[in-house]
Amino acid sequence: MTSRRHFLGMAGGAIAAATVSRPALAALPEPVIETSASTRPPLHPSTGRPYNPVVTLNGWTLPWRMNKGVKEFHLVAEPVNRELAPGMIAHLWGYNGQSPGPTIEVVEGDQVRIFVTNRLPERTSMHWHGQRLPNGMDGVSGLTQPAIQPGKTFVYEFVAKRPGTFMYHPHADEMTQMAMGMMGMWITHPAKAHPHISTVDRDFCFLLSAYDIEPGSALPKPSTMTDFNLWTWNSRVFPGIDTLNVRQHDKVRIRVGNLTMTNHPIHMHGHEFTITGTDGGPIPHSARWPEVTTDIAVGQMRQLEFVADEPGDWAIHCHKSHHTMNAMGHGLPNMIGVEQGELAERISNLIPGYMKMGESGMAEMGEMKMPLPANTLPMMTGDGPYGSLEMGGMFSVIKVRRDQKPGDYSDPGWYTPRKGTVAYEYGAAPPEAHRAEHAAHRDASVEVTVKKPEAGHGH
Ligand SMILES: [Cu+2]
Repeated sequence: MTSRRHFLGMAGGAIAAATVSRPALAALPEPVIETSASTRPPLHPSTGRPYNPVVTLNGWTLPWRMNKGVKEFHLVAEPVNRELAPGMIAHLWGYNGQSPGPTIEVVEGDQVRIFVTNRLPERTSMHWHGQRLPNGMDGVSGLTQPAIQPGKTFVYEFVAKRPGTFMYHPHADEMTQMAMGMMGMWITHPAKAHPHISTVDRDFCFLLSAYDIEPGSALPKPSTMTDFNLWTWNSRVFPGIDTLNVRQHDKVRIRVGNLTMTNHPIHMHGHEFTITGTDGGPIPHSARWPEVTTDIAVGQMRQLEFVADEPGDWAIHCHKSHHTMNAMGHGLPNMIGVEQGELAERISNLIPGYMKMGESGMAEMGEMKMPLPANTLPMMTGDGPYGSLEMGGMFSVIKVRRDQKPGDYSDPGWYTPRKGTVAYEYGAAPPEAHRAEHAAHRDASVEVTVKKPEAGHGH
């Protein structure tokens, strides 16, 4: 991975306080801008107190500088171009060159100062979702502070009091600014060994966000209430979401925050996990139970933990199947069982390029190379070692490998299973089913009573 971050006077990813002159300390920290959507390796702290850094899926951690014992960050709210997956760039609003903004990582007890510069065409603010802080630092424009006008910079300062997984987002024209991609993650690491926080080998984080982008365009519609058509992890959709690459027997933590307008049942294959933390902090061991799916409601954060003891390529995805599908899959007519053969021919005489679709289900759409409008992703796509995956949206793969080195986050390629452990085709014709006989002898004169649902039986 080649880093194209613009480092200014920085060493090892963070500004070294010793090399910064006194006048510079009084000024704003130089903002660090990221132009790529690839997953950055963990940013190990070179100043401040030590901690085990997280890996932001298709994202990065914001470098800081230490100023007289205060950890200083600079966030710049601005329009950004975000690649949702190869083949589609969205015109979003974000921070420091990307949407979502960079992850902020601090240690419990850190005195933190964050400069927030507004380079948007409208006013904004910054809310530190889930934090204990002075009321005036809560970032609700109109309620706890005046809004940050375009071109202005505000300073937020507080102590990161409790360890856990948090988020940041504007609390000004929220409908527009969140629909445009303005959000980021905040991790407060424990200051010392904590009875309810385990040390893990791999610590991933990502945010759930959703966009309504008309096929053939690049700008999300901010007034959409529920009918979004692109369901993303860190403003990426399958096959653009990086895989989570781990070593067999690694203890793995995945932190997820939901800033969409609906809930997402996140489901993982091949392993059970426990929820070890919520918005409110770490969960005592006695209150945990095993799960393979956890529903993450709007505005919530969840920490999943598991031991990756089964080697393989394990799917991890939202279990709402419309959320593992891209824009073209929404609002289609139901053509299952409709023989379109002759009809399609007649229509294509009138409309060149017309193609029949969905006659025996939608799977064929995954392999069909449909002509698409520019800057538009196929509704379900992606190839695996055995063919088309027929996915989109909120889908990725946890790759568990015996020989993945500690600290190596690179993609090991597809899994090679042991001989005799892959589902295979049965070599003979299946026996005749008994139900066919019953169907043939069915009384043709049977009466069918259709009962209409009565009022008051809402679903
Ligand atoms: Cu979902």
